Amino acid sequence: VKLEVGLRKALQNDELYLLYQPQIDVASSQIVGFEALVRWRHPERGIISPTEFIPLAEETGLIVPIGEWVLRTACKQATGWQHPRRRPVRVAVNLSAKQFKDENLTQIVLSALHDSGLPAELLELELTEGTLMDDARATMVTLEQLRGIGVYLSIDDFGTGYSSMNYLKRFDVRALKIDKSFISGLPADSENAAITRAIIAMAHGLKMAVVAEGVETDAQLQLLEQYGCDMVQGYHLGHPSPPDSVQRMLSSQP
Ligand code: G
Ligand code: G
Ligand code: MN
Ligand code: NA
Repeated sequence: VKLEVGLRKALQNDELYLLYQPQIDVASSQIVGFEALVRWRHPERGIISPTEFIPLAEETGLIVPIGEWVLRTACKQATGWQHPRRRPVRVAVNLSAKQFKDENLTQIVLSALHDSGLPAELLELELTEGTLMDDARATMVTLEQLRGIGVYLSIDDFGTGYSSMNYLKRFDVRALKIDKSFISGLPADSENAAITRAIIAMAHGLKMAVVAEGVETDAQLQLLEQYGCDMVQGYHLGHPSPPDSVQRMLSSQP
């Protein structure tokens, strides 16, 4: 209860902030985007992880205003990353199931894009399989609206939920993000290696791009490159970092 009271005030007291983790294109080694990851600087308890407060935010409905703040902040920051002589840089935002079900979602997305000036295709929205499979009819309507806006849609934590292949085809999203639990045992774990290869083959067959998450070693990166994985994200490529290091990473790219 106490944490809930604090979370209600966290937004107005400016206690939330975003870190950004780079996503790298395997073929060119260039940064193609950053995933926004929220943190809470609690006045007494210090930094609180989203694994602790996002579930609370979902239960209390606070995820809707918090999610809107994340979206607006990420879009504004990403607008500042663009440079006429460099390749465009996407920003990826995690959407929770409650946000996806919010009837105002498309309006909020449009407004965040409009107010920031960020082109729609540079905003990536990460949805989980659970969010998508929950109510297939409503999901299709919302997905259609988001696709109409032109945002880049991806499925996060892929492989940990229950998406039927039939729905996967119909969702028509741009990318799958292979969950880090499949990547962590590579290259030694031959079963997870087989799963990783199969996900990449399936995604490419459906004309989707693949992002491997939780890449922590060069051996993992080499294997993923060999498998034809399109993009990688993880501590080996870069930790979640504050906005000023994002600017440094971008300007130090060849
Ligand atoms: O950054 P970290 O590994 O601590 O994130 C833990 C979990 O919190 C991940 O599942 C991540 O998707 C989730 N998360 C991080 N930021 C956000 C956010 O802005 N919104 C939502 N809904 N989830 C987030
Ligand atoms: O659920 P989602 O994929 O959005 O969560 C991403 C989470 O993974 C964040 O909490 C982020 O801090 C964490 N993360 C990012 N890179 C790595 C990594 O290389 N290894 C591990 N173990 N966690 C990572
Ligand atoms: Mn994510
Ligand atoms: Na994930």
